[in-house]
Amino acid sequence: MTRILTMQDLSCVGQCSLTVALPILSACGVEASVLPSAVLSTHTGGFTGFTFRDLTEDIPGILDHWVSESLDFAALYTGYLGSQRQIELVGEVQQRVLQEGAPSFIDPAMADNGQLYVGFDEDYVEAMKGLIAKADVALPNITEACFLTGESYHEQGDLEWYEFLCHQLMASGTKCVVLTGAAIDDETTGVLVVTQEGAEHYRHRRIEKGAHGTGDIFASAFVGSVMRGASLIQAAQIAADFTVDAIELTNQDPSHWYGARFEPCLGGLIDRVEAVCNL
Ligand code: PXL
Repeated sequence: MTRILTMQDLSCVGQCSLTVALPILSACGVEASVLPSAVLSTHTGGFTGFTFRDLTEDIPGILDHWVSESLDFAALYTGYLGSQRQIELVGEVQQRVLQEGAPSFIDPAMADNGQLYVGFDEDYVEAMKGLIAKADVALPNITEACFLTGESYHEQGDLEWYEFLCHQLMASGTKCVVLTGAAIDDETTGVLVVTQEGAEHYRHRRIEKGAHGTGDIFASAFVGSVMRGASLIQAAQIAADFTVDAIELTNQDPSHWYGARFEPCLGGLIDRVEAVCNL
């Protein structure tokens, strides 16, 4: 089995980051180890008064221990990171515990709907630009791509504009960009995968009322599928279809406001991964 490392926070309640990444990566058939960046009582989107314990201080010691045990990883997947210092520490993770040639999947996980998440500022964006430049695969939504490139945000553009955003990111050093929310008409939305070889767009159903944490659901299913051998566009399709299923299910229960009910959709994810990837 492929062992990968995911570095993001543990929000105790709220269906995002590690509580989403672990079950989804497991469903994909990938062994996931964790480097928790912070522990929060809930996520920051809609709850107030949440606790936040920054685990930055623990990270160097954890890395030292892994090195002393000769533990290493076939890929790194980062999501929400609690501080600029943690963004800097990702470089250390890459140098010290990744196998030769192991890819880094970087989800900037800092903004949505035209706005930065609570607690993030321009300095954080600057630090994230440096990390994105070192990504093998960056997974921004449109808002994040705009913050990272300095382009002004508008929710819907055309393929030319989406490709331009991706190429701007690639000019900074990012090898591939997987841009979510790339809608080209009012009825659908899509994922744009841009590599040095070209661009492919996967158009899928658009559900007006989104849900919190869907970026994490998409990124986790995408990383899991790629690590099982799916191509980038196959992984984008698998992850997008799974995410849409979860949002649709969530919308059947209006009282479920803080996240997306992805759990009943895991069986469908497993089927999709198995259809594309060999056991
Ligand atoms: O889903 C992204 C995310 C992850 N972790 C925390 C968050 C958010 C989004 O708001 O607050 C703590």
